[in-house]
Amino acid sequence: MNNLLRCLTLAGCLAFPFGQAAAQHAPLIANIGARHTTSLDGQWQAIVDPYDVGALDYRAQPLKNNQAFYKNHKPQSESELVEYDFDTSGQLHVPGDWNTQRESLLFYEGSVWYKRSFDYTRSPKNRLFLHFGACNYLAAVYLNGEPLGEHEGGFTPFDFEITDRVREYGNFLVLRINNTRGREQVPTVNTDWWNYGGITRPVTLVEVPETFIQDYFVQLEKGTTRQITGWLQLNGPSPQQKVTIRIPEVGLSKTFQTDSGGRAEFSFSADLTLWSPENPRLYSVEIAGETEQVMERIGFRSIEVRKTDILLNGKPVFLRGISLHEESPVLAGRAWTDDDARTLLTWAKELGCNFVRLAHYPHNESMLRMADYMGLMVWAEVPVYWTIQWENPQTLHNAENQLNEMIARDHNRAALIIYSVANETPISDARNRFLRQLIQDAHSTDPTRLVSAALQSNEVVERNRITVRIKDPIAGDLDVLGNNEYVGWYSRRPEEADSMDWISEYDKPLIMSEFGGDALFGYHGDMLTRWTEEYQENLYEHQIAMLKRIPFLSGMAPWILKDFRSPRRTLPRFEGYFNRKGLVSDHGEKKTAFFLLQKFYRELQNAQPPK
Ligand code: GCB
Repeated sequence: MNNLLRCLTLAGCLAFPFGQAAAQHAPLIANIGARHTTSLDGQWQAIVDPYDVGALDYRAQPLKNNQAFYKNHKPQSESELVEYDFDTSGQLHVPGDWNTQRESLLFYEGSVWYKRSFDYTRSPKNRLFLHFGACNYLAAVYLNGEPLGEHEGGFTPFDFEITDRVREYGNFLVLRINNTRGREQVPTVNTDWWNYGGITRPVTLVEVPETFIQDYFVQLEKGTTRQITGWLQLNGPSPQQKVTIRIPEVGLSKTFQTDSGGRAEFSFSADLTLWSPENPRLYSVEIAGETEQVMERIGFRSIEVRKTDILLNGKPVFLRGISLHEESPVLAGRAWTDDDARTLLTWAKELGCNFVRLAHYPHNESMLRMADYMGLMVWAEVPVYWTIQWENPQTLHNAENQLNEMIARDHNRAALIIYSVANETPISDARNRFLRQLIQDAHSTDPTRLVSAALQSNEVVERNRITVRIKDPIAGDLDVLGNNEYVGWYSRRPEEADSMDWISEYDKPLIMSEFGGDALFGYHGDMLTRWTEEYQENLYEHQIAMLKRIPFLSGMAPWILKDFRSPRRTLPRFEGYFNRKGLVSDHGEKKTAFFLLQKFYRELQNAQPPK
């Protein structure tokens, strides 16, 4: 690793001189949609800075004078040398990846500085927070020429309190976003998706009372369908309050007292219509403290495993899924709008899904809320992908932090049933320790949901049959096993799936979390010709026949809903920097395999019982 890269990525580095990122944020404010907010989205001034001259001098020492871009300094005289100017450097839209906004930035990895100004009149008794939906990958944030802090990780939200720093007029907010890949990062240098950089999710000012409802967990207790058990956390100088939880549609109202730490834990019975994909019932839940009241639409359902079954609301369910990346349906850039979420999830519904695997990192909040509303169960994942630095404690800390931020944002979404802590990670003692820590974190932070990981199976060939064994040292720690396999694409011919028998060492449900093959939409030929729709369709046919024979299979999420950009996919005619395993092309056209899978999912849907 060169020094600049090390400098950019290690805590305590020169360019981000504020120490450990996580310690600086305000605790995450849940459900900001229910607060008094002001959007800072729109066109921001942007300076592309591949050599980090806005942060470091020519000896790679941190700039502290007016040459530092976050000072937004203007020459005070004709003779003063100032070598940057936000006002004439062009603009980028926020939210949005920079790669698809300017042709010259498609492959760019490095720093971009963003700036926007705002005025703000805060009610004197209130507090003000700056909320970022996500910035990929490192973000250093400055307000009015002073550092606020930094954040590492490209897919989770973070806040800073700016109550004492905001002015009524002429605030200027500057961010340096750096998406340089690093070995010690999460994800690491090697992935199969586009490294979209930028302020990729909304930026919002959130004004709350001095003591406000920071977060709450209102969910059915594990193993029950009638008992709500949870907690609530206030933040501010009046932590001891009476708080009431109301669900007016069923006439429910319960009052509790928070303790000196602002926390209340509660448990009460409730007779509610349960959320399910067939009936995604959401209730308006009001949470009222003495100083603030928030409302959120929340669904209630139970999710458990019993031997090899997954039980939704106490009944076995087969997860008819599809995997997807967070890419806009037809523009092939980062997705972030409600419309993007609606289009992607409508395709999944049309396919006959009741489940989506949101790979390989936490998707934006709209996806989760839309899944709640539309009735799709969700597998949510952290980007612990392939070969992370298992021995590095900072890498573990970073992964834990990303997992915690994902859980904090989404823990009231009924749709969310599975947390996945990893994808295709090579077995070793260090990896097992690392993943066990994440599994334990997920279980202890949210005991109501299932924890999984996408593992890889091993083949044993005996006579003319192939036995595929699910065996992994962390399998015992997981609630549900995920497995990725590419029979018919990276290994073997599609029809060899017919002679495969699957065995598992564990009495646990299995989700085939990936399988698939590439096809270029509109390219036709015989089923043995790579890249044709016929090849992909044939592969799906043999896969489905094989999956039907796996007794402990409880779900599947083939790879993938839509073609997506990937720098690994260089073959000009067929790939052109796209992974073509989509059932839908990057222009929204459905390939023939889409309809084959749809037919199978319809059969499953009509079969009784559901599994
Ligand atoms: C995998 C990975 C996924 C890739 C896919 C592929 O196993 O989990 O991220 O995109 O294979 O297409 O090779």
